[in-house]
Amino acid sequence: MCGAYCYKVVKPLLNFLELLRSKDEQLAELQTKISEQQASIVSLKESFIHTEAQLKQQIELADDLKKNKLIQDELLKSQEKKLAENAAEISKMQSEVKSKDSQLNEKDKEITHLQSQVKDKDNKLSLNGNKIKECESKSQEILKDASCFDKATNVYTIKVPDSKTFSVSCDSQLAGTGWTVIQRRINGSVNFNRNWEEYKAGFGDLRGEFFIGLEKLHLLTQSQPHELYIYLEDFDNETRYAQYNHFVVGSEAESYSLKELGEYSGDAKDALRPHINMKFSTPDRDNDWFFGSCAKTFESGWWYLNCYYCNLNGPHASKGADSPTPRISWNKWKRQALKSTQMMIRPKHL
Ligand SMILES: [Ca+2]
Repeated sequence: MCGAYCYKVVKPLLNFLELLRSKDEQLAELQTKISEQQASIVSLKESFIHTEAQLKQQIELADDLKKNKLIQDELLKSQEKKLAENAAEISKMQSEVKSKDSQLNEKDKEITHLQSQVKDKDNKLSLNGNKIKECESKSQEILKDASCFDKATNVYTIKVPDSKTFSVSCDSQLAGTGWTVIQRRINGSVNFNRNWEEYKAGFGDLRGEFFIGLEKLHLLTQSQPHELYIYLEDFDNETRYAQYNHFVVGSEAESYSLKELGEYSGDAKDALRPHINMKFSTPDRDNDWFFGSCAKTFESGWWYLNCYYCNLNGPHASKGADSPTPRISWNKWKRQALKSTQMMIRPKHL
C-alpha cells in the first residue's frame, strides 16, 4: 500500500534496526568479552594474591634462612674459636709432655748413674767382705797358733799376739782335744813352795810337774776367751773333774787375780768359785784376807782368801793327809790330800 514510499522510509529503518541489532550483538559480544575479562581479572587478582602470599612466604623463608645462617655463622665462629683454643691447649700439653719426657730422660740417666754407683759400692762391699773374711781367717789362724788347737798330746811352741814364743804342754787325751796344760801334779818331784817371781815366770818340767806361770796365764786368757778344765785324782786312783766355761786371770797390776770364772759343770763340786776376784798370793806376797799369810802357812802360791776351798799348788802330801797338813786339796770333794791334778785351758771359739 505505501509501496515505494514505504520502502523509502522503512528501508533505512530496517537498516538502522539491522545496524542496531548488529550493534547489540557487538555490544553483547563486548559485554561477554568484558565479563570474560572481568572474570579473568578476578582470576588474575586471585592469582596475584596467591602469588603475593607465596612471595611473602618465600620472603619470610628467606628471612628465616638468613637468620639461620647468621646463627650458624655465629656457631661456626664460636666452634672455630673453640677449635683454636683446643689446638692451643693441645700444643701446650704436647710441650708439657715433651718437657716431662725430657725430665723422665734425665731421671733415667740419674737412675742409671745411681745404679752404677750402687754396683760400685756392692763391689767394694764384697771386696771388703772378702778382706774381712781374710782377716778373720788370719786372726783365726793367729788364735789357733796361740793355743793347742788341733795339736796332739806333746810339747809345742806357741805364739800369743804381742808376746814372745814359748813352750806349752798340750793334752788331747784327758778331756778331748786342744787343751793347754797350765798346771800338773803327779808325784811331788817338783817343789811348789815358790816366791812371786817364780810363780810369775812359771817353773817345773812341761813333761812332768809344772806351773805354766801367771804372766803366760794372763796373756793366754786375755788374748781370747778360754774355758778351764780341772782333773783330780786321789790316792785310790779315783778321779773327778770340774769344768768352767770361762776363765780369765788378771794382769800383774791386778796381782794376777782370778778375774772371771764361768759356769761350773762336773762331778768334783764347785770349790773354785769362792776364790773368784781373789788376788794371787805367794809366801813372799800376802794378798789374802787372812790375818797371817795363807801362802806361808800352806806353803804354796794360790788365789787364797781366808784361806781356801781348794789348793792345787799345795805340797804333795802322803795318802790320808788331812787338815791342818799343807796338801793338794779340793775340799768340796774330799778333805784328804790328792795325788794328782791337771789344770788345762782351751779357747772357747775355735
Ligand atoms: Ca794376810
